[in-house]
Amino acid sequence: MTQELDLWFDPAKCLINGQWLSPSGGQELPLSDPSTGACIGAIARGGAADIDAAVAAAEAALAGDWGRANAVERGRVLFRLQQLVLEKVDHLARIEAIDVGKPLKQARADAVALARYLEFYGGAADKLHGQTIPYLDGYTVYTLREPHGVTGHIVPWNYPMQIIGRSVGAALATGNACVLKPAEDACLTALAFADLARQAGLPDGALNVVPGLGSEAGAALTAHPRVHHISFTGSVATGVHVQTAAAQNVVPVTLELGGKSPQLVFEDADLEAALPFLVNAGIQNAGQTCSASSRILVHRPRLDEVTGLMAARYGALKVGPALADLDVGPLISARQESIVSGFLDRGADLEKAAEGVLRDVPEGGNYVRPTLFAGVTPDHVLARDEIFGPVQVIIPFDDEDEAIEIANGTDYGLVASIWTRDGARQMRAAKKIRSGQVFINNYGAGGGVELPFGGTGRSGHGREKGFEALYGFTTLKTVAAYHG
Ligand code: TXE
Repeated sequence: MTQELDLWFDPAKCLINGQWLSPSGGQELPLSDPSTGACIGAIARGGAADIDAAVAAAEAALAGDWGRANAVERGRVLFRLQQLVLEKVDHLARIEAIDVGKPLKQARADAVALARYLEFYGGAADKLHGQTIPYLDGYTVYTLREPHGVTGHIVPWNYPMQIIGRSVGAALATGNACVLKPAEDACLTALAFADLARQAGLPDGALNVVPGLGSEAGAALTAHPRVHHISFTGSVATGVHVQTAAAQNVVPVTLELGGKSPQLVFEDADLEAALPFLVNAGIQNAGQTCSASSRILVHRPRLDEVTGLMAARYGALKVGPALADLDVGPLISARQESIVSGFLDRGADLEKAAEGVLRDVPEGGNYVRPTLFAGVTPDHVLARDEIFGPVQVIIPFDDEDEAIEIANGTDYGLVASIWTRDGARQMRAAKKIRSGQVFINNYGAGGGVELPFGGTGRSGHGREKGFEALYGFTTLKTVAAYHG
């Protein structure tokens, strides 16, 4: 194991019922560093038996101290966990940077966001109320928000800390017990987080982590008959598997499946304000972001100007190893590199407006040059499919109706933004765009822990983040008392 990681736990183990356990099959998976391609250790290859043990531990926690903890106590555990995360922010950032290949400052922002999720959901735990409902004479009717029970969390490799914060944070705040299956490509901060939760006083079994392959541990978790809710972030294809498996047990799922998010730049846009958002939203985390803005729709009168300004930024982008902390790091895996390179090949017929610069990149790392294509038509494959790499296309439009039509013209609908000074146009476009979030004269609103997030169409369904997520992690009971 590389010294640089400085782990305080054994990554080849699962954390089940507060115990570090080798996977029951005794198998391991390689842990590789995306920046160099080198194998730097091993992680556990958990399977169905480990998932079963984790579910049993979660059930025991619900029957024990965790099930008895009231909302204030649950909130306080999350606050203590927040403090432990903050104390370890730099260490967690370093682990994530090496494991995921993220530039260090981006990994640090993720660790800070994780802490903020814990603060938000810790504070929300005792503020989730039922209602009283006026009803027939002689009745008192009220609703109770209750935890589902055992919740399954399948997390991808692109933002492990943030996704764990938003899903496990909300699930614990509402009194569920969690089984977390992190991605095989990046599971270290999930294990670190669960160990910190133990240190914060979270009872054994309330949060269990079983690393492993999606087809083994992941499939076992989604098909488990005693799991009562599944939260999944990942690809559309796997999301369909997850929803199909959960349907056999009639279990609710939250699916966050990525997108092809547009930014609409109208002729009256403040380009100076827009420019950093236009580019950063496409290249952050090497474009491996569900809410990446991969389509820039530009009103024709400003087309040359926007293309020129974005191209200048692209030309200055530096790509290198995570710990070099440049603008863009490597992609997560050789597989992801080949997916993104395949898209770049399919863009050979397009006008390449600019590319970033590779800076001292190790031979075996998974690097691609950030690439901006100009003058793209909305029907091109690069304008329709999720690429999940640092690639953006500029698509011209002539009027507002056409802009909306192009914006709504993919299978996805996760995030969109509108750049215009015209207030009426802001309101019209925000209503007409089919998307889970719409931003006006910004993109992403600084991360927005408080802001409900999720998609329409193939971007998925259900909402995470914000107070809204607490409804998803609870079930509503109506109590009707007749007292005459
Ligand atoms: O995703 P998967 P992959 C998109 C992105 C990327 C593509 C492939 O376009 O290029 O997906 O990435 C677990 N039952 N996104 O292959 O397979 C898996 O172990 C249960 C967008 O990594 O969806 C991992 O923990 N679980 C996305 C998680 O699912 C299964 C983030 C995600 O893996 C499973 C990541 C199964 N049968 C990729 N198979 C976003 N929305 O941000 C796999 N898994």
